[in-house]
Amino acid sequence: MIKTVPTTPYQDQRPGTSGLRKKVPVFQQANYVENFVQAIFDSLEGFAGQTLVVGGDGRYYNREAVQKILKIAAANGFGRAVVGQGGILSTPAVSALIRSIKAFGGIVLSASHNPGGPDGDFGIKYNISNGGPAPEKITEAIYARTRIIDSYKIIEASDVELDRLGVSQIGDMKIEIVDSVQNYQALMQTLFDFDRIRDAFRRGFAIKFDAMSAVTGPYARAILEDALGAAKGSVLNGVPLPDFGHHHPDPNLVHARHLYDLAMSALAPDLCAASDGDGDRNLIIGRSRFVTPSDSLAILAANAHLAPGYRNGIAGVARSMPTSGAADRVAQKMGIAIYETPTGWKFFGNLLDAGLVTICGEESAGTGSNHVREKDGLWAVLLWLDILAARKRSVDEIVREHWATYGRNYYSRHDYEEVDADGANALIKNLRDGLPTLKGKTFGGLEIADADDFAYHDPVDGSDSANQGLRLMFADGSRIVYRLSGTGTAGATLRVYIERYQPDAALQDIETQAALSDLIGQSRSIADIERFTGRAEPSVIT
Ligand code: VG1
Ligand code: CO
Repeated sequence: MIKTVPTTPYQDQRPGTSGLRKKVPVFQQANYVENFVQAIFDSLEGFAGQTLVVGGDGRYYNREAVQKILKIAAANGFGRAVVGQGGILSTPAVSALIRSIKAFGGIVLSASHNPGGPDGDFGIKYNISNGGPAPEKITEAIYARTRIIDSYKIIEASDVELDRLGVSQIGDMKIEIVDSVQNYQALMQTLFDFDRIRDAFRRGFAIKFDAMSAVTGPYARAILEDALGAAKGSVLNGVPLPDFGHHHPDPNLVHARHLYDLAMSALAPDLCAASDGDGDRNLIIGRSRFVTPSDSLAILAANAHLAPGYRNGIAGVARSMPTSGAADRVAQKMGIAIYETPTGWKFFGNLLDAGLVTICGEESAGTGSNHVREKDGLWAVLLWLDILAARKRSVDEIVREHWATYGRNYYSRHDYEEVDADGANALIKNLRDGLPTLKGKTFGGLEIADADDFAYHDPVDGSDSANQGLRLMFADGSRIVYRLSGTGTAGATLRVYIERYQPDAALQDIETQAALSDLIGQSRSIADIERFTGRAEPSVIT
């Protein structure tokens, strides 16, 4: 029953920062999904009879894609597919499942924080046997294959019943539909002191967790409300919807503004938190205290030993290059290693596998640890909860105390979204060409001590990744970084990351944009942002 179907290649199937992401209608083109999935399998070896994990964040086209993937996987010789019920698995849950059942790999269906629906975004990502996103070597091989592919293999069968738990079969491949939450929840129970957190909720600790009508709803309800006893209704928007209720499931101060407003109000619970479309990002806001993701990484690293899963301490910390240096100061003080990697979780995998680091993070609201090989939104919320329960202090107190000890890294990211791609590329080229001349120059009293295009040498596998972002490093330790997004699906998005270190406790309570205002002005004029993009102001500030 295996059918070989002739096809013609698409030239635009290059995976970006986190898999192949495009608008839904692009994926709906004839054989678009089939080509890409076959190209994945064509780029792998040794999976005959092995297990593949399949699941996604439930967005529009999730079910259709799962059906195609299962039929193609069976035709290519996988022995077993393990699928989340209804085709639903959060990104960290896929990672956990691959690891715990020792699967060969997995396919994650998501476009993360981007909107879903018939006109929204969709995405396909391949994860390897360590549970993490495939490294560049594999994603580039997949891309090369997509450009010349001329056929794919598929089994003609009726659709698999995705909603009922149990075992079925396509061709010679066994299909197991499993509970989406169970395996992930069991892992969380090994890392955190559930009794201690339960006790905190019993004594009145209040949380609001916004699942943003995306994948974390079932996970948050099962773990926060059912297992830990948070008040019913603590989880908002807990039912995953194919279009996320027309919202943008990005847990930042723009798209989760209502949480920020709640946290700043008289009715503020102790903790407001949220996650993104596929469950790997987190937002943490205490009563009247927003925690920047870069600070959150540093604070979690400094306090992780309070949670049972990390009681023996952490081996090292890794952060993506644009992430602030707050975590570096913690690592220095603890006498452990700190690694600086390009943007995207795939660069952390080798460091985690080699045991060089335990905790990783990105400024884009992603934090995680060696428990899986993806960033993990609920994990971050649970670690915060465990630390808050152990220390019996408020988020605000913990943040202030952290700054007093380590200094504060004022930090903000300015995004110029969906600008003209030619203009954005020209801006980067112009700035890159000018880097050598910027060194030693002074702008508004700020001297540029160094300027470069970030390149990463992986200490584990020796691979090199160049052109990972333009860095202006100022003499006083401040920094401006420019890079183009690798996850967008329309035009280009310019990201500008701005940072200033302030060791003086008396100067640590300035509003972030005000504390950075001179650097922000320079970030616009040095790169001539308005001339190249036509935008005088960013569209999103986080
Ligand atoms: C963005 C973030 C990056 C993150 C990536 C995937 O990439 O900046 O830190 O790893 O999204 O996150 P880019 O190339 O658009 O800047 V998710 O939550 O989409 O899996
Ligand atoms: Co995500």
